Amino acid sequence: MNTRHAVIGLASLVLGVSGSWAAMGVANVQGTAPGSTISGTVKFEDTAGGLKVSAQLTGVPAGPHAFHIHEFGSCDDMGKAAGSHYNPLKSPHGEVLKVGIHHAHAGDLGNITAGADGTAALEAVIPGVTLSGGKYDVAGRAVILHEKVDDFSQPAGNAGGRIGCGPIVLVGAPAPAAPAK
Ligand SMILES: [Cu+2]
Ligand SMILES: [Zn+2]
Repeated sequence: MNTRHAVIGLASLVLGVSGSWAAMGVANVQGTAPGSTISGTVKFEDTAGGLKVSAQLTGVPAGPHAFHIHEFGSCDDMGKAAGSHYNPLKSPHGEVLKVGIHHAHAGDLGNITAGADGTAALEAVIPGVTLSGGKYDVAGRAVILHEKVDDFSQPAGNAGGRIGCGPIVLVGAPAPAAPAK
């Protein structure tokens, strides 16, 4: 009886969750230069407070690097095909996490800092931005890691070349865990 109820409960929980699962977004970041050691993953998730961005990178030269969402989902031509910073409201370049999308480009995440071991992580929430289906969404755009620090000067933070890039793609419900090997 208890077991059966537990099974039914689990089934309805799974159905309920799968029916309402918001999509996730993922960008697989790769170095733009041949032989680059840069790689990593950036996850995107809609939350009540805005778009949650969680980045984990490796192989990054130590120090701070500008980190932005650019407007197009292509990494061709050393990342130049990703276009400019995502900026739906024609705002100046800035620090969106501090001043919001009306006062900074929606894609202006600022800097991500790599340690001596080349790992870099960032977690942030961009208010007013969504993954997909909203007015200001990022699916189909790209994450860009720059050569230099974002100094927040106009028009784009003086951040130099594009050393890492990853198109933001939608993924469905989280895949089941891989079988143990
Ligand atoms: Cu950029
Ligand atoms: Zn910008």
